[in-house]
Amino acid sequence: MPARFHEDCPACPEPRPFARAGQVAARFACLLAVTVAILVAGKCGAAEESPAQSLRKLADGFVSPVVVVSLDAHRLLVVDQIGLVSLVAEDGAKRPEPFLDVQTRLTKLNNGFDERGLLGLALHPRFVENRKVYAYYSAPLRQSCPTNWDHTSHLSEFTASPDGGRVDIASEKLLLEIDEPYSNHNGGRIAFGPDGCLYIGMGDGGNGNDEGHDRSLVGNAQDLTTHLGKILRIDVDHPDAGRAYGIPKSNPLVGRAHARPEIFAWGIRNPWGMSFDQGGDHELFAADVGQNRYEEVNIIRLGGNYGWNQREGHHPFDRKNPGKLDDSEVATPSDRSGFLEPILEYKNLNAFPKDPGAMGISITGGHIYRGRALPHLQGRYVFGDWTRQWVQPDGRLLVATRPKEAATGEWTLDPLPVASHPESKLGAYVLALGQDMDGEIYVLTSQRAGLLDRTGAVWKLVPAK
Ligand SMILES: [Ca+2]
Repeated sequence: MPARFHEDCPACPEPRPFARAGQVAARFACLLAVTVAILVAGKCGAAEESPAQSLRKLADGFVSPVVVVSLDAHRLLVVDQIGLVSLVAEDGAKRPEPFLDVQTRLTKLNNGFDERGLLGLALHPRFVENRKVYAYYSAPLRQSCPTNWDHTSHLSEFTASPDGGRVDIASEKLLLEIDEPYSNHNGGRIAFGPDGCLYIGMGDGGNGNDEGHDRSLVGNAQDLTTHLGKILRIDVDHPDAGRAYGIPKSNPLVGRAHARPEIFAWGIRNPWGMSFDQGGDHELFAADVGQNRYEEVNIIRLGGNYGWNQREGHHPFDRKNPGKLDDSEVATPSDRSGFLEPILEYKNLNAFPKDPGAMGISITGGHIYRGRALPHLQGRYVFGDWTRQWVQPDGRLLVATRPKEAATGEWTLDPLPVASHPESKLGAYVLALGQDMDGEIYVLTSQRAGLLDRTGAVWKLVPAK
């Protein structure tokens, strides 16, 4: 065939002129190719069940949407990583004035790619009465910190206006400051538990292998003297003397020397996606982003050690040889004593580029579906992966199902196709998932890996038409 691309041909990526000598043959071949393609597509389409769910775009114009929570029964709060919280009505209308603006409080962000910013937001369980709002963001490095560290994470309490629709930044009360050696692995997801306490997901401080942080030889996630690499739990309603918050008495390290009393669980790398089940046993789910080979989801239990940096998924992790691809090395029971296993893992495409079980390169945690619109998803964990390749937006949605027989076994993992996006290709980075007070789920995406442009969108997971 003289020309690779064929004018006016719907099967070709872009129109190009025909080479004169092969024009007729090329047109015929092109027509034949399109006919075959239609026949094959028709046959495949008939064999495949069309997805029961779809994505409906609710709102757009964000840079990097990372949190959705309900303000009330009819309005959502959408957090943009650049430091803004927007109020979005159930019809998608975005109020021009932000609910909260912390842009002036943030450390300077990079446009190209940045894991810092406004990363977490939660309303107090009695928000209607007390109007308390909690936010986690990356502030400039505080002066007491080594100058070669990167920034200081802030957990702050704010108070909304009497009508609950606006937050004055001057109401800020700083609860917790945590210094970060590197710009990445900040966690920052926060959520109130059924016990009324606030849970905070903390990354390991960044860089590779959880090492090189100046002070920790074992890695931050296994070092109980630092908040990094942990799930923390605090009581915002009953502050202790000398603290802006209280330490729940049942926190596992209370009273232990050389340990932070805020720690609830440890051995975490970068918990990107942390949520309580709105039903069932109200378990706490945390996705943990892997380094080289395995992405994982954990159910977080009091005093649990989730393995990092000794383990990645169900496998031993060797910081001297982090990319080792021996897939036969699943730990024996004696290896893993003392570590809690994830409820599921999947392979990272960077390490296993041809493996059909490799779902992407960075897990995006989600929620247990507790809505009414999609009964087949009831009680299942809906989440995603950021993208299948760094340079192109190619994120996917996934769903995990609890094992029937054993409460502690491995959950099964499946792609979650959506009718709105053929072949499950969202054509976007899946930044986060969110859930409203009705248990319905939202997917937050962007077309850019970094904090450039306003390509961020919020989609609602809805029944397919
Ligand atoms: Ca783990």
